[in-house]
Parts: sequence; C-alpha cells; structure tokens
Amino acid sequence: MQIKFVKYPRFIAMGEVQLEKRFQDYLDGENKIEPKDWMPDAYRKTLIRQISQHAHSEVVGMLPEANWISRAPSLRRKVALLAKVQDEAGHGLYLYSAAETLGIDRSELVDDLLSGKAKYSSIFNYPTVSWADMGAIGWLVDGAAIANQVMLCRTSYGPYARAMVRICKEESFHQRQGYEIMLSLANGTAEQKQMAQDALNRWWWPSLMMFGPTDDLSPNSAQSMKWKIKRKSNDELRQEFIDKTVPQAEFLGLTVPDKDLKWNEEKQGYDYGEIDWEEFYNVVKGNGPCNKQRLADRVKAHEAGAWVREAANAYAAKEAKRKADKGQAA
Ligand code: FAQ
Repeated sequence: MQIKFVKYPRFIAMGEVQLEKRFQDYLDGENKIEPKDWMPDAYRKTLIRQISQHAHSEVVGMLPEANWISRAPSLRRKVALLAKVQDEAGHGLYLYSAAETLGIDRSELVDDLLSGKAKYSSIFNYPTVSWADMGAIGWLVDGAAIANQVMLCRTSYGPYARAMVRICKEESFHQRQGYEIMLSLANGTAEQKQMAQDALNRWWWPSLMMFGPTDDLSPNSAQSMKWKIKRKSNDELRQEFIDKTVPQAEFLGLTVPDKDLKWNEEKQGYDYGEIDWEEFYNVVKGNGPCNKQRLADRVKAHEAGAWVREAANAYAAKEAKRKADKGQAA
C-alpha cells in the first residue's frame, strides 16, 4: 500500500478517529512514519519515551566499562574496549538525534536523566568488579541488546529504524570482543576460568531482566506491537536470547547459573527458572547497587562539559550572524 501522508496535519480536514484509522492502515501496510507525517500524540510520546530511554542507556552504559579502560590487561584489549565505549557514546548521539525529530529538545531529555526522572536500562546499575566482567558485558549485555535491537531495525518510525541499522552492526562487534575475552579466560588457568564463571553467575540474571517485565505485566507492549514500534514481545526476545546463549556457554565450558534450565523438545527452546522481579523493580526504581553512583558520575560529566556546550553555542551564533550578514550583503 502506498498512501503517503500529507505533511502538516493542520491542513487536513479529517477527524481524529479517521486519521488514526488511516495511520494504522498505513502502518499495517508496512510503511515507515517520517518526522513530518501525522501521528497520534500517544505514538509520538511512546517513541520519545523509548528512544530517549535507549539513548540514556547507551550513555550510562559507558560508565561500567570505562572503569576498566585503564586496567585492560594488554594494549590490544585496551584499544578494543576504548573503541567499544566510544561506540556507545555514538549510539547515544544517534538516538538523541532521532528523538529530537519528534519535536523534543535534547537538553530536556538530558535534564530528565540527570534529575533521575527518566529511566535507563537496569543492567547498568550493577558493578564491574573484575576484568571478566568486560567479557560478560560484551557477550551477554551486548548479546541481549542485539536480540532486542535487530527487530528495531524494522520499527515503524523511520529515523529510529535507520539509526538502529548502524547500531546493530557495531553491537555485533561488541558482542564478539566480549565473547573472545570469555573464550581466553575459559581456556586459561583454573583461576581465570573461575573469574569467567563468576562473571557469568553475576551477569546472567540481570541480562535476562534487560528485556523488561513478562508480557502479561508489560503495560506498553500491546500498543507498541500494534503500532509496530516493537516487533516481538519481551518474553519472545528473552527466549530467543536464552536459546542462542546457552550453547555458547556450553562451548566455553561454563555453567549457566539456573538449576531449572532444561531443553524442552516440544517447544524447541529452553525452559528456565523464575526471574527475581522484585530485584528488577527495585533497580528500576533507583535502588540498585550502583544507581546513585551512575547518576552522580553523569551529573559530574555534564557539569564538566559545560564549557564545550557554551563554546558550541557561541560558534553557532557567530556562524548564524555571518550567514545573515552575507545574506543582507547579497
Ligand atoms: N530497565 O511495558 P514495558 C544496550 C521499563 S542498550 C529499566 O515492557 P517497553 C547497549 C519500561 O521502560 C539497552 N526499565 O516497556 C549497551 C517501562 O517504563 P515506563 C537498552 C525497564 O518500553 C550495551 C516499564 O518498565 N535498550 O544495552 C526495563 O514496551 C553494553 C514497563 O515495561 C533499549 O532501551 C529495563 N531493563 O519495553 C550499552 C532498547 N525494562 O517508561 C553499553 C529499546 C522495562 O512505562 C554497554 N527499548 N523497563 O515508565 C526497548 O526495546 C523497550 O523499551 C524495552 C521495554 C524492551 C526495554
């Protein structure tokens, strides 16, 4: 179906109900919504919420790993980790830009993060206590991020879908560098193998929580699926991640810390144990092991960057004036 939306809705003499129906038909025809197309307010709000939470996650997600750049065990590891952390900053920037196309200002989004009003992924509120955690984050956290984000390359909002294509390519490099760290440790000394096992024990369950609450307790899922913002449900993606990751743990010779994990021939997937949802909601509410430290670090970094923002604004004002003067002279 190829009905392109008329830009600037104020000129459309259609009722809201008709517009929403046409909008849904348009989505059902697998068309992308672009920034100036008409969209229901709730669609816009949902996207601003999800894209900005995603952007905040990328930026806060730099902190647990940045902590290890100076302690990476070799120059090669240091260079790879540095590149990975820089990539996360880039992802944050693409995503803030995608959110801005919906008519919100980036400074407003950043203020919400720094004041603690906005959410970001629960996973980044756990501490990184050993080098093996860099392996576990790359393997599991980026692995979960990929599982979740590949479907977002087909999300219905054009700028978000396009940003996700590049992000997913970079995340797959991150996942491989993490798995390679785990492989080296798992094939190293007994002590190194134990470090890898310990990291898997600590990151496994929080990684499963990244996909969000179970489908029956996910307030946003049904509408987001209808609008094709989300293409698969939280539980479907969690299951896909588990099915893909368990054989990788076996290859490493490590044990997934779930006594209820069992292959289910009938569903062609693993059954798994109960996730500690109390822990999840506690972390999301700000009471995880590192929430306060993460926000304090972001506030400090934001304040330290004030001079850069001032300089960029002064330069933009100077450029605008130069262009205006040139226009007058012509
Ligand atoms: N943590 O109704 P649902 C990465 C919130 S990026 C915190 O299921 P929805 C890269 C949710 O926002 C990782 N909050 O919500 C990297 C909602 O709150 P609200 C981030 C969570 O939106 C790797 C409420 O619970 N990825 O890892 C979490 O339909 C390594 C109810 O939940 C994305 O953001 C959670 N885990 O589905 C960087 C991907 N789960 O706003 C550095 C895009 C749920 O109603 C190093 N986002 N909540 O008050 C999404 O796909 C979705 O937003 C979900 C949640 C799947 C996260």
